[in-house]
Amino acid sequence: MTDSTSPRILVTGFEPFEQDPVNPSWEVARALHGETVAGAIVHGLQLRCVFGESLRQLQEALAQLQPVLVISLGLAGGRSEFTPERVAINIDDARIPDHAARQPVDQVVIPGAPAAYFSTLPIKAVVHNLRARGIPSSVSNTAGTFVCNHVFFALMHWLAQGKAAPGARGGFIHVPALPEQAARKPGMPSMCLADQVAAVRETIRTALTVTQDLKENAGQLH
Ligand code: PCA
Repeated sequence: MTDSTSPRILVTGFEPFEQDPVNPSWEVARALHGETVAGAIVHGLQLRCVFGESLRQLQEALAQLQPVLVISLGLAGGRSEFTPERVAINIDDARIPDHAARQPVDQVVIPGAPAAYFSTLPIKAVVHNLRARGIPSSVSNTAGTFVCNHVFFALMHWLAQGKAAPGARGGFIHVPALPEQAARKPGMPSMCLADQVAAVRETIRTALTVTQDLKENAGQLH
């Protein structure tokens, strides 16, 4: 049972971008909105795919909800696995314009903030638990330099500054395309919505229970 005093979890997803009619990151957040997972209630929020505006939306939600956990999701078309991101960097370098036709090149996300932050999700435990459930997952060492990294960086900066509930954790996860998107782009890997939703549920459970991350190799040579 939950009520208005239950701890809150913020799950964000993005509006569709790059001419796609759908963005799985938002479909997952929408599917989980209102659900109770591990005693906490999920609030799903759709972010604009716009530099700056997405941060204002996130900042407002952190202030209003004071979540204990924040999981931001984004689509990484071409990835075949559910990929918790390890690190957010303080740079915007856009390959394509955002939805407000902005295309920053080599601008900091937040002036005066550190160069980078690590995710505070137990990313290796998440990958381990998902693989055990039969869901393909790997640690990713780059969230890119577009709006996803922009949101990830601001989230980690604000969590470090105590802008959510005390001790709140958070991070960013890139998800694969949905099968209906892949069907229009032959050869593109995909993961069905039910598996993506199950993966975020498991991520929430893991993040709320595992305080010390696993020490398992997830390194890459390049
Ligand atoms: N993916 C983009 C932005 C929105 C989304 O879902 C990214 O990886 O930056």
